[in-house]
Amino acid sequence: MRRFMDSHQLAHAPAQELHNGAFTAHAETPARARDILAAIGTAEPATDHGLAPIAAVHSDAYLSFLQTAHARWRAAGRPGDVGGYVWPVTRRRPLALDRIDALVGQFSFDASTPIAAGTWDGVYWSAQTALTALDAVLAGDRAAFALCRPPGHHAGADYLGGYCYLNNAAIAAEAATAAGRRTAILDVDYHHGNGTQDIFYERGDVFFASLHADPRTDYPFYWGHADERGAGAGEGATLNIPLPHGTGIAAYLAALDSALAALAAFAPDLLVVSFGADTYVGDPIAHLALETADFTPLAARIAGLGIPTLVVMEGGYAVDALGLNVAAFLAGF
Ligand code: Q9C
Ligand code: ZN
Repeated sequence: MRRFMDSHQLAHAPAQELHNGAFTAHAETPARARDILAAIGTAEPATDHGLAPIAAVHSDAYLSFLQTAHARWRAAGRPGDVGGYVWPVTRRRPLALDRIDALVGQFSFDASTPIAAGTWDGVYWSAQTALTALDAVLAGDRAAFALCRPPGHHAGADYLGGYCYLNNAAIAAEAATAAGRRTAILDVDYHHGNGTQDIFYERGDVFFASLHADPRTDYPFYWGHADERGAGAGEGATLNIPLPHGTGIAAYLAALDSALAALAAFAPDLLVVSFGADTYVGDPIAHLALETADFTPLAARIAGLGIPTLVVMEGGYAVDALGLNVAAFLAGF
């Protein structure tokens, strides 16, 4: 399987996140990508597809915020990375806000996703990595791996959060759709892919299925409940399967099988997998119980659908085991 990763992605290196009430070292580090690379050997660099496929998913106002936020932060005399302290609970009318703090709240939903000096460069090339790996699948490869980092599935059309800025999986799925493919997204990160869900929630042309820790107990809390099934033209094209803490491979595969049956009924000819290795038993911020060896049969079940597949990297924070977990997953294809 061809593998892609671009060294520009390492430019994104946020320092801290607000975690359980205190600032701690950020969990989503460049070391994650290095650990995965060390385990899988080599990866090809991304080719530049420009801003258009990104702008097909994210709003212009959000993209211009993301590109300018760090400079505005410095211009306001602030040290460190951009971080918010106020959020518009009453929802986000397109107000003509003109202070960086107001903009951060407008375009984000949590305090664990700082914008550092290299963030735009890193997230741009993370998205380009997904698009480049998609090209391999569009050209006929059975599967390709995009070592996207930072991850993307929590980012919506006009918001960042959950360590995510640009929704790599959604950008690839939208590009695949534009290329005429009937596309489904399967999200097997520990956390619900709220950004991806939001982007396609009212669309019937892209199917979204997610297995994740129950949002009654787990981040991102406000999305991913079993009764969220899509709306309007997208009614029935979203499937959420929340899982309890401690879920191991047997129960995980049973849930996966029901998601795969729903996916197969949609009859896609291209599959985007949002793959998080934070379902691993040793993950420091998560509570499922998959072992390294479990990732191979998990991936083999997905590969068994026989649909050309783009695997997009999402979370996974047990850095020493991360590369092995990713290699085990890719071995299933
Ligand atoms: N106390 C991804 O895996 N913070 N993002 C959780 C728990 C956010 C994870 C804090 C976790 C986001 C792509
Ligand atoms: Zn995750």
